[in-house]
Amino acid sequence: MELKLYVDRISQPSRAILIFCKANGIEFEEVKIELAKKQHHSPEFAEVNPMKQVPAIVHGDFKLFERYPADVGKRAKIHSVLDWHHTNLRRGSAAEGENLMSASLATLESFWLEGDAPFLLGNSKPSIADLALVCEIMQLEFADEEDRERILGPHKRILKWIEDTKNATAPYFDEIHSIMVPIREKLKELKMHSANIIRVVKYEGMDISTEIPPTIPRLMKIMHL
Ligand SMILES: N[C@@H](CCC(=O)N[C@@H](CS)C(=O)NCC(=O)O)C(=O)O
Repeated sequence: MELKLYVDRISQPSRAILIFCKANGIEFEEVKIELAKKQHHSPEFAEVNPMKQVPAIVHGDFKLFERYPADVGKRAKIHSVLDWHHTNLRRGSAAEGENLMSASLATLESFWLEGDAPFLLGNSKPSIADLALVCEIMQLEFADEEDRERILGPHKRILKWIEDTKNATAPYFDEIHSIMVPIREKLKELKMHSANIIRVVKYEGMDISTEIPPTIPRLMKIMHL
């Protein structure tokens, strides 16, 4: 019975679950739900995830639409990281901007990544918690280099952890994140050519400026694009 992942690679939790499955040799079928085309609002997808969000997982008649670790023993600790993620870092990257993002990065560095272990919770290998948080931070790739450097540059421990997570999940991390490159280039181009960016962005023929998930326009605003 095949595991189906309903994802859009533009979505950071989708990328986390894709890398997790690939890095763990878990076979799955990738079902693309394009947020830009509002496919997550289709009646078929509502059957999969009534919350109408990606990622979602289906295995036979088992449906799951939040990310949970398979290992029950580690679940509680991983949940505490993921809860912190949703109430801090994720709000910083999506809704409430640079100040919250910077405060969250400071806490991540001084508290969650404290100690000698390379990964969260004292682990020697990355868990879904590392992937969830690193994929969230990777959303900063949509920002200008200057802005990214200002926000992330002071956090050397975080930069090392991102590199360690990339290396530990190679080649899947870069493969899954390659979707960001053309979009970043478009955003850069746009910033150079237009003050009124929200109207003109085209990516593969679609107007990503108005159609993309809410995170990106907010990010563009946060990053002064
Ligand atoms: N708590 C969920 C969050 C899922 C989520 O926020 N998905 C976004 C994409 S990153 C989405 O589907 N947005 C579409 C919408 O809300 O309309 C998780 O971590 O898996």
